[in-house]
Amino acid sequence: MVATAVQDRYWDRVVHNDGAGARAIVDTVLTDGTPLDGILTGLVGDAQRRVGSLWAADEWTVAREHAATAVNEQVVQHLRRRIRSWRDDAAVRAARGTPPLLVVCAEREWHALPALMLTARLESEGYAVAYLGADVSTLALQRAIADHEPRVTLVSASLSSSLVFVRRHVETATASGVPVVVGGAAFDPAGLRARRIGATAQALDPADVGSLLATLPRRVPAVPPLRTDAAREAFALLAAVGPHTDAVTQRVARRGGPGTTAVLDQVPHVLGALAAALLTDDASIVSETRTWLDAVGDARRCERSTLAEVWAAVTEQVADYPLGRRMLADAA
Ligand code: B12
Repeated sequence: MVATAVQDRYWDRVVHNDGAGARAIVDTVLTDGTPLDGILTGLVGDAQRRVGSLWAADEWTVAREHAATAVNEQVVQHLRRRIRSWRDDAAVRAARGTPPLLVVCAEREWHALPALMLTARLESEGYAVAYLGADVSTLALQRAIADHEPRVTLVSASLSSSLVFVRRHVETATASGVPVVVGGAAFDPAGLRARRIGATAQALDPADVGSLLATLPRRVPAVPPLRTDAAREAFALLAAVGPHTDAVTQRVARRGGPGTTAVLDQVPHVLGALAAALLTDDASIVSETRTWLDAVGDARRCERSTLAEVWAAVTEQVADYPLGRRMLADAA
């Protein structure tokens, strides 16, 4: 929907941290008649994926990644202002009805841009949206539900390690009777993970939310507690991520060498992903995380023996979690 030449010009502005230049390109393509969706996926999404590939290949630092993401965030906020200036809010509310939709990220989930893009898309369709952004705590969600009395809570998660926190949001929202729609890269297309954490529904594409809303119940019952052994292990493991990470780091850091620090920085995510695999009974999360960490290490010339040591140290830490240990062994 957006020409490659325009994508390249936009990317060039992102690379140079030129928010004003990026906004100017967006204004031009909007004037030329490009739909909002085309801009969100064709420009913002495309640039964001390029950012991700460069970080993964160790060509960009996290700082550069942050700076580029900030340009894209500015652009989406700019689009939201443009959308608000087009629409007649009173007419929109009458057509779509209140209450608003609540868009949040899982706790400790810093990938806010996908949720922001979802918000812009929903606002362009005329919905009133309360957007809370990254790292929304259980308490913040409770307060927002009390303040906004939303029609639905939409929870975004990009990290597999966020799934246990998404479950917390499902518990919090449904305790107030509010349906929960989940989405984002942390979820599988078939919806297995969403079902296992008790979400009311899953949507992967923001374009599907409108039709989904029509099918959702107005009120839902509170999800029953998860009392399986795997769930107990998942919550216990998550509560101990700090000490387990310290122990893995102590064991491996003395090896030194290229890439070791970068790999060790990912240990909290690795343990969180194992907790998510336990909670959702989805072993593919562990194998995906293993492949991913090995790729992070390889791109940073981390020695294979160091990576093996990281996995051995993680295995040592999960000795008291028999189901987790088995999942880890199966993925080796
Ligand atoms: C930018 C980025 C960051 C930034 C985020 C800043 C910000 N303000 O958003 C920073 C630097 C903070 C970051 C940190 C980390 N990141 Co990061 N990050 C990314 C990156 C490059 C882009 C994410 C993004 O914005 N994508 C753009 C949009 C378009 O993506 P999208 O998911 O397709 O979103 C659409 C749909 O999913 C949908 N959608 C999303 N949510 C919802 C919700 C609902 C209800 C609905 C209906 C739809 C919907 O709508 C969106 C718009 O169309 C991705 C790589 C990638 N290719 O995506 C990695 C990525 C997500 N990060 C990853 C990781 C591992 C991390 C870190 C753990 C390690 C690290 N890299 O430093 C930390 C963890 C931080 C934390 N606790 O959250 C992994 C996740 C792997 C996994 N499977 O869990 C990825 C995939 C990169 C990778 N391959 O290594 N990251």
